[in-house]
Amino acid sequence: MHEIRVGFEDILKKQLELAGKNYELLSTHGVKAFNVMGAIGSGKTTVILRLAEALRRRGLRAGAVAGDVAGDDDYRRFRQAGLPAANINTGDDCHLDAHRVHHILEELPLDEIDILFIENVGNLVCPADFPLGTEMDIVVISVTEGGDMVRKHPKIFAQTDVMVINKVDLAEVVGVDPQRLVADYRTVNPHGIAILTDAKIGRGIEELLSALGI
Ligand SMILES: Nc1nc2c(ncn2[C@@H]2O[C@H](COP(=O)(O)OP(=O)(O)O)[C@@H](O)[C@H]2O)c(=O)[nH]1
Ligand SMILES: [Mg+2]
Ligand SMILES: [Zn+2]
Ligand SMILES: [Zn+2]
Repeated sequence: MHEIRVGFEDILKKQLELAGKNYELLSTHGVKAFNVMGAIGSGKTTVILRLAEALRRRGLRAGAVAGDVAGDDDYRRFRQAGLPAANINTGDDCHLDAHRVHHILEELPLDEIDILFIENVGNLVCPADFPLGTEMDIVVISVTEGGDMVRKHPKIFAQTDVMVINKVDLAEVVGVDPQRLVADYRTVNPHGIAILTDAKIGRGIEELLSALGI
């Protein structure tokens, strides 16, 4: 790892620089990357696995980075599904940053990957402040977190190109109206695209791919 001994503003500047370098490196290898942020347990990994299946059907190869505070559960799920994958444990940090991603990209066979999903740490707050050098940012929530998720975390939704509302199969059980979440999203992000999914059975995944421009 590089040594970064600078103040906070300098750190953010350095992160932005590294995000640019990540983007360049990914472009050089023809990789389109997506920063998949979202709530804990909302279905980030499941959605990525479904997207990877759909991409495979189209002859495109997906890879994944699993970002978690600890453990390799998601990394194993990606590997079991046959994806080239790498694992990042952030320890005390509750988000990924461009510096960590910069180093993990060195571990991936980028020439064998067309689309790279970088699963961020489950958290709707600070991941939005750290650009990773990806093509697009996605935020995944599910109805089970409650109907107020967008109103409570406006910043991440305002900054994110695509919002996924997952687990729509459970909407009635938990008494949350997905359309209300969509309306809240419109308020903070008039240009964002909202996609409803049931990742468990793959519903909404083709629409999501289209929203990602694939
Ligand atoms: N009912 C239902 N369960 C889901 C759906 N998507 C994911 N899950 C389940 O929710 C749990 C958390 O999913 P996971 O993908 O690990 O969430 P992550 O922590 O955001 O990566 C798992 O037990 C999944 O099987 C869905 O659309 N509907
Ligand atoms: Mg996960
Ligand atoms: Zn370094
Ligand atoms: Zn954080």
